[in-house]
Amino acid sequence: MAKKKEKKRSWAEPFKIKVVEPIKMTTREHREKAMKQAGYNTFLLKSEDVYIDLLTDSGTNAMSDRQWAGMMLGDEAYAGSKNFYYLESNVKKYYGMPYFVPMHQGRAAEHIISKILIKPGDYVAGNMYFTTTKLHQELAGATFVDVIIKEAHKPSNTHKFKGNIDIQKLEDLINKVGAKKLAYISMAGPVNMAGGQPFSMENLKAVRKLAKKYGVKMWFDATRVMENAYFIKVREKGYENKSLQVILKEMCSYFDGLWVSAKKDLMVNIGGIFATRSKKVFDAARNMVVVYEGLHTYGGLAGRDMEAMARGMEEMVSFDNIKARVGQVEYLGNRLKEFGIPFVKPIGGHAIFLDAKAFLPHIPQDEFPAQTLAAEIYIDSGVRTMERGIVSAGRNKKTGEHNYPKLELVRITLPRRVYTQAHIDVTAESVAEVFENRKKIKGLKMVYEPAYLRFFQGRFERLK
Ligand code: P61
Repeated sequence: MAKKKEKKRSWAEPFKIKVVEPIKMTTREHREKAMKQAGYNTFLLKSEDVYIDLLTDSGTNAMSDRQWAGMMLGDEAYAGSKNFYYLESNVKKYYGMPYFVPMHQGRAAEHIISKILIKPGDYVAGNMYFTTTKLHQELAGATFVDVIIKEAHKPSNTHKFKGNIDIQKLEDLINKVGAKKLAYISMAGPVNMAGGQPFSMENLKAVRKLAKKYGVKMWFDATRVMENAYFIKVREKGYENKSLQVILKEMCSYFDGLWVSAKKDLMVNIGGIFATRSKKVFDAARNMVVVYEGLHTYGGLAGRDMEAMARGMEEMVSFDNIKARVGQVEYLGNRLKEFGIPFVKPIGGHAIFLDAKAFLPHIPQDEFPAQTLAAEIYIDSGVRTMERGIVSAGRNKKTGEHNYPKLELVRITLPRRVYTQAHIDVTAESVAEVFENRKKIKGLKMVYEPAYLRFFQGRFERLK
């Protein structure tokens, strides 16, 4: 019997556009010049020279009308703003943490938690590194050890939970350095540098069990936790009928504390969260925040920013919202697949990560293939992306040599609720065009290197 053809039913975003911001189209000649002036570093481009800005999803989101309306309700009192109390109650409700300190963004919280928990000579174990997280851990005197599963370092491996921790590796580390020297386990979900890859609840529970056995603390970089929660719901047995809000609460319940760059999940332009269930750590953080950020009821934020965060938190747990967000990333991935372009699989939560080693195999890693590719995509179309390879990995703090990460990637990141499917098509076609002409592309040399987080301000020249 002939099989009945299934009818295709498309999905669309659960919102419509109310305000628009015009963007500038430029010529290739203009972009060649702009890229050269920016030292072949997309972070150094002027935003007005960018057509479609896929550098990051951090603080680049479109707020809802409800969030904008909330901005008018900002209580800008120096102390005890009512927006703070509303935000605090939502942190309890959604993340399940009793103690909260506002921060102006994620790295402020990373700074403070590193200073509180790390003693010089300690270790921190994590599921792959993140640039700012690792830097703050190192500045506080720790050595960072990556204990992510090996599959995470292979772009074509399709493991469903590439953000998982390798339990054996973690236990070996504890046995080697001693539990007392492990300041904490620093777990991010999903893992940004691995391609937006989630960890499973099963893995999280196993990490918790081990941490409990040795009395080691667990801290959570919950910056894009909603994407991780979404992947648990759609990929992990037993969670398909649970709401994202319930999954989020369960995830957080295994940690001693967490930090969030609110510029992602919460769909705001600025903000951060520090939250814990330890009164002792809370007291220390609340005291430090007045030194580095501002009073403990605003932490470097305006009242209106805290209101937008509290409202964004209520929107972030919506299944339709996150489905559309991840769906847009999947759409871009599927378009790139049609052109045979190599990128990290499975498709992650916030971005597509092009595999620059496979894209430009003729460029050795110390001629910066991912940096080169990001510059070429910009020159082709004005689409701005980000290097996530050898430049981002920095230098070994002991030897001073480049770190040579296995992953040499270009991140094409989608801000939330900002671009349309047509923008995604233009992006995919531009990457395809660069791919077609890839053999002619030459690498770069670094001509200026700042001491910290060199990828932000480093400058390059084209090799002849
Ligand atoms: C980003 F090129 N992310 O992905 P802050 N944890 C995690 C993040 O993704 C994160 C922070 C902590 C950015 C901005 C950025 O190497 C870079 O609010 C998982 O940015 O301070 C930030 O939060 C820090 C871009 C940060 C970078 C560092 O685009």
